[in-house]
Amino acid sequence: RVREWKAGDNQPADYALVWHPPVEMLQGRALKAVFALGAGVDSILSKLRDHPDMLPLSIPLFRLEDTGMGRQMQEYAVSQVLHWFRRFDDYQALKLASRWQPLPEYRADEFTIGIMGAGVLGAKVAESLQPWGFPLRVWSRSRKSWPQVQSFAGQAELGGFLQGTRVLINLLPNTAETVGIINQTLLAQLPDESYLLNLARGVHVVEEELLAALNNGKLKGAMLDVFSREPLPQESPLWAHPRVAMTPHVAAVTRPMEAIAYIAGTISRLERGESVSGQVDRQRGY
Ligand code: NDP
Ligand code: OXD
Repeated sequence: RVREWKAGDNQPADYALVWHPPVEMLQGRALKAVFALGAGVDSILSKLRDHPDMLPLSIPLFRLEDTGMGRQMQEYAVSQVLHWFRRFDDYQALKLASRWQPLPEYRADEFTIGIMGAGVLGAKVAESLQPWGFPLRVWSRSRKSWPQVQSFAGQAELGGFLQGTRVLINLLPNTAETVGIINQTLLAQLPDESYLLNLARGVHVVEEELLAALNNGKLKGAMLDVFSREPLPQESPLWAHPRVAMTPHVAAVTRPMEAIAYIAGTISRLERGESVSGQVDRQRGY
């Protein structure tokens, strides 16, 4: 039986499905597990920091793994990388200046794509970029052994990962370690005229330092789906910047039917005492 929680509902429940849950929805309930209706659990974990008794550690928190988001991220990343690779940004600028001018081609083998975050979604994006002949690399906490993808692990290898990365794609979770990670120091390590595609969280990027990198030629363009404040405030200089493109946090939305099928499957396995994936490590933050 499924019911929509409304303020004042104190009836028992075994499982809760939440996105931005009010404290009173979860507090004091003998739940078997809670499911986040998204991939990132940063908003739930940040609420838990202020209200730790909302969800005791004994109640597992699960998140969505892919459930259709992988495919959406692939569509977004492939279309944007090809847009930059085929110089459609330059051709649009030439078109606006009424100029007919063929430009030198970029070489695929020199157009290195670096993905920060090699989890469920980073893996899907890497897979979709493979057929195009771009050198691919990922950066994560633990090393990956993926065919034809160079893996860099941990803080010590971040510099090596950035060196030579022409297109930086962010698919990290928002944790204490990753907030503000795309800053002046990081951007300075990329080759000149690189590109940034932020598909993860706005707080990963220090927005003033991103603008400085765009203005000093370090970055040639940025495509942003997420922002430190959403909706992006009207006064943000990002709106008018000619080399910034954006979408309103729609890179990969939760598809209800796929999400519900996934959650129902996980509940069935939990009830049978089988092992399941997707549990959030609250200590680690993702
Ligand atoms: P996962 O948890 O599967 O993957 C996270 C990856 O980040 C892992 O590879 C992990 O390393 C790596 N990582 C975490 N912390 C660090 C660190 N400190 N240093 C280096 N690497 C680190 O997440 P998903 O792929 O499912 O999702 C990624 C994020 O995408 C979500 O957290 C969410 O913020 C964002 N998202 C955005 C959407 C949008 O519409 N814009 C939609 C859905 C998600 P390791 O593999 O070693 O654990
Ligand atoms: C998510 C999101 O994390 O929609 O699922 O951003």
